[in-house]
Amino acid sequence: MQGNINLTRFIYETQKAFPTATGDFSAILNQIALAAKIVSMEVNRAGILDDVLGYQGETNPSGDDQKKLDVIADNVFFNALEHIEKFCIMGSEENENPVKLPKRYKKGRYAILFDPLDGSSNIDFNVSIGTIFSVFRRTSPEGGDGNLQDLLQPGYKQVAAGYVLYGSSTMMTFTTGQGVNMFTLDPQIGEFILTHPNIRIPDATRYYSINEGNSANWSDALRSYVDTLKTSDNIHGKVLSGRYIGSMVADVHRTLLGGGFFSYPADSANPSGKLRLMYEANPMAMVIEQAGGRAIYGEGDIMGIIPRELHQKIPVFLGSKKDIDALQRAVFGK
Ligand code: P6P
Repeated sequence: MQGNINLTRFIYETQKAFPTATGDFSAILNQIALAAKIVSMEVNRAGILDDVLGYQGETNPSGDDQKKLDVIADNVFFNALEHIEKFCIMGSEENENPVKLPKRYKKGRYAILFDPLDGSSNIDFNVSIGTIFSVFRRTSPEGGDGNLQDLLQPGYKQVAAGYVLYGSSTMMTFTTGQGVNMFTLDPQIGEFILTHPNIRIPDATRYYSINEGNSANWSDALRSYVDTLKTSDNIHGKVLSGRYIGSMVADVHRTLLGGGFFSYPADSANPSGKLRLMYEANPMAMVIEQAGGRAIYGEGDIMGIIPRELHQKIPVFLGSKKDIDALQRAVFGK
């Protein structure tokens, strides 16, 4: 592929390599890109239109205060995705229960989960925020409405996953199981252009990413491991810099491109951590592992977990294989 590859051309050209592809992914990814452009516009105007800043006055199923932009983003993604009749059921951070599609739409072969606007507590400070999505093939009989079991599948069964980062530029990163590709929105032509083909997470890094404000609540083993990163007595043989934005999409994006690891661990205050398995940990785990990295909850892999419920939380350690192997040995003895 030569020259400026836009998303539609990329999907078409990669899809040709898979004769069995039915064009489903093309429709799904193009609609996610459309929704991303709309949310990007809303996020970039938020400071101007005071009707989108501030709190909705509600809380989501995880108890987080809903920001108005959360709800706008949720509606934009649902509307963009329900029309293409590729899904039988949807799940989102902003909805307690799975969302069935309107009767007028044919029910498709896929189930999708998403966090429409992750990191939204940062909206008012103009810190980068993002959308995260995870796609499964349905397990229920084709044709009818999907159900909760179509969503509660282990992460290794995802057929696509990715994120949109609304930052100094809007970027869309995804995998369909054949590596990871990243696109940057050119706002002048309204197209996502392939800027980072076939990403591999680097072994070398300058960074580690964890909220050290919680360190008093960590296990002794985790605290000791992180302390070694502030000396040269670690696998990198040098002092690393802590980089923590507090917006998962931004922290994972930097880890994907800059190496090291990102973690939201369990601690004495949050015994299951804070991040949600189905629409934060699983999709980011697929992206990181497709880029050659690893994603664990502790003793085991995130994508091997059999889910119990839609909004369940899970500890997260993800990044370069070198970093995660060393951390898992030191902290979990595996
Ligand atoms: P803390 C944002 O609210 C979020 O869900 C993730 O995007 C982010 O990684 C985490 O919470 C930050 O949490 O407790 O460090 O502010």
